Amino acid sequence: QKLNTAAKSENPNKCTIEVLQQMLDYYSRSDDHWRTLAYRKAIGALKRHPKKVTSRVQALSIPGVGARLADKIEEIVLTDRLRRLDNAQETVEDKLLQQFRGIYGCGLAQASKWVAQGYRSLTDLRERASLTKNQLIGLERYDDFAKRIPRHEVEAHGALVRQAIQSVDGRVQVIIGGSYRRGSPDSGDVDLLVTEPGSNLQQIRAVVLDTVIPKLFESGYLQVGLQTSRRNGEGSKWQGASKLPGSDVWRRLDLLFVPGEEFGAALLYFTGNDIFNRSLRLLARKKGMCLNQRGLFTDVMRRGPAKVNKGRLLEGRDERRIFELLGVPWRAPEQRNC
Ligand code: DCP
Ligand code: MG
Ligand code: MN
Repeated sequence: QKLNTAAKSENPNKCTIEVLQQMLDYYSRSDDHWRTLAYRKAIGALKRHPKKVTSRVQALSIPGVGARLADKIEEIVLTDRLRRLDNAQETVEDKLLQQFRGIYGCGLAQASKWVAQGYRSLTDLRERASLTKNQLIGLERYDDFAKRIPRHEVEAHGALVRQAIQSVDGRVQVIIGGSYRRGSPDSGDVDLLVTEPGSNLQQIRAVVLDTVIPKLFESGYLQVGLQTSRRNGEGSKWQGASKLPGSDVWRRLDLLFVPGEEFGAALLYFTGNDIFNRSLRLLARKKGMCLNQRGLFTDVMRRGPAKVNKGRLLEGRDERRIFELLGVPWRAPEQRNC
């Protein structure tokens, strides 16, 4: 009688089952269907087992428990918790962070937040997290945006956009920047600098934003606009996604609008890479100048890190001249992969 009630109220493998259940939840949320299934089977079997399982051999004798799970059960019993879970969790969280950072519209802060909040896969995010419109697109097109773009395809995007722009205004030029200009065999996105020697920013923006972009949506080339930034401090950009005719893969497309007198500084900025840019800007500061994507300036007055005035423009139009004025030997774009 006594033995009977004890058996009913308390499963002898209760503690083991609890730990296994935690791992099951974890694997299930990581979309690990194999392990989820194996753990579910083992938990079911343990629940029906009348005696406490304390060793690998005992565990193996239960139908539904394989070798790996038998090891794990023994470990749980011995240590009363699973060291593995802690270690695995750290590396898994690191990988998750990298994965989440690949979502368009998700910075490091957002990615860390999601990991800390317990999201464990892209599916998990899609189903449970509250997402901005751009993050949703970033998730839906995660695989597309993660694919590298071969040089010849970058060129095809450049040609298509150039053709569309020049059919509206033949004087506007389109130059491919980014990793493509640095000679990379493939790129993460397509970076196009749009400029016209004689016109100002408003004119270029008007041609592209009001006329060309609507046309390119209509033609089926552009898929979505993600961000349009107006000029204040950091340039004037359109970001979105496009696909070539006959392709299903969406590519990230960045357009940078540049007035003629800033062409050289903008090209320097848009060619990168970002580390090269940072070191060049740092050097400019050390020499009492200021380099940004609009030009190289001198006589900049600073109060601490804050600028009091913009300074006097030394050069904006000519990329090579900026190197000269900085006292740096010319570096071809291919030599800027820091
Ligand atoms: N850039 C920068 N600082 C940043 C981001 C960008 O200076 N934080 C500049 C340098 C980059 C250029 O803009 O080379 C284009 O940015 P991308 O993010 O498109 O980078 P890349 O074209 O260099 O590489 P990828 O092939 O990954 O697109
Ligand atoms: Mg790029
Ligand atoms: Mn880019």
